[in-house]
Amino acid sequence: MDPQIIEKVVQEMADFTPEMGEIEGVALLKGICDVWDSVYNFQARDGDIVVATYPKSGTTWMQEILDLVVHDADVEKSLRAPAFIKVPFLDMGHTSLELANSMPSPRVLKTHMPIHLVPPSFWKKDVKFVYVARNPKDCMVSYYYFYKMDQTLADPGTWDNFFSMFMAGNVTWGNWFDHVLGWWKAKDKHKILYMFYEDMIEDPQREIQKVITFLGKDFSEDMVQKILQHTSFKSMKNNSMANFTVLPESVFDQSATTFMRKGTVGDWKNHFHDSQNIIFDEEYKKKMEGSDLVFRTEF
Ligand code: PPS
Repeated sequence: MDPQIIEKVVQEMADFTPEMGEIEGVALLKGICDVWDSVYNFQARDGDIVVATYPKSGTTWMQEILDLVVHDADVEKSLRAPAFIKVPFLDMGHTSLELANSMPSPRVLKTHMPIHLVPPSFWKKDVKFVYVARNPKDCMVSYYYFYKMDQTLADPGTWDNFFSMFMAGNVTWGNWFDHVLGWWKAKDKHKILYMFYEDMIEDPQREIQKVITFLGKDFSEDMVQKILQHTSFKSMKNNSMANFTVLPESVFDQSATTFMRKGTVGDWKNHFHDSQNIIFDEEYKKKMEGSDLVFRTEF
């Protein structure tokens, strides 16, 4: 892997500022809005595999799984580069798009875009999407710590303040409800495998097998075990290619909280006040009414 491309991508991340903008009602970093034309006009290819998520829903976990499935459980190969290089993050703009364009197929690509902002070329090609959704309460907690860690984002202030930001959809990539519902409604019209973080925690082997089948592969038990082992929370936390420690502190300051933070279901109980839980549950009921999309917030 060319070290210069890693430097270029890191620099692109470092150049983002906390200023916010908006595209079609979706809150995004102004830096992303500024390069929107190139992101939206990105050219998909037949055979592309896209991991799509609302932030903090298990994206990096799925990136590692997909990379291993595409490369037939070759763990050595998976250590060739950091996750954000192996799986270009399309939303970031020029360097990540260049990186994606320079990759041989089949490519694994990442986006946090709600479905209506996905570059239209993806719907014209033979592309497989793996969407990972996580229950909103844990997602919110994880996002709060991420906002504190990512130095290119505005300081979120207190937990109470972040709670209000999240509820208003005033965070990067917008409103959680719109995101998960939009992809859910589209899942039967396109090749979309809709996965849940909680299912992956409950039975990672079963969920990895779903991904293997979706990508049309047939692996031995030994290969599945390799993927399972290499993508466990503990392995990824200690893997510098997966845990973002290759980023300088000026981008991700992991001194107070690490990217691979807890990796559990139910941490929201340590953060939500009773009143916040009531407000949240009321909003959830309203927004999810009429949908058969169901989340588990605890086991
Ligand atoms: S990002 O920044 O949006 O790409 O973040 P994302 O990767 O979607 O989400 C980060 C959270 O996923 C947890 N994680 C894992 N959990 C269990 N097992 C594995 N292997 C794993 N890898 C990442 C990570 O710890 C973040 O969740 P929290 O709750 O903050 O720990």
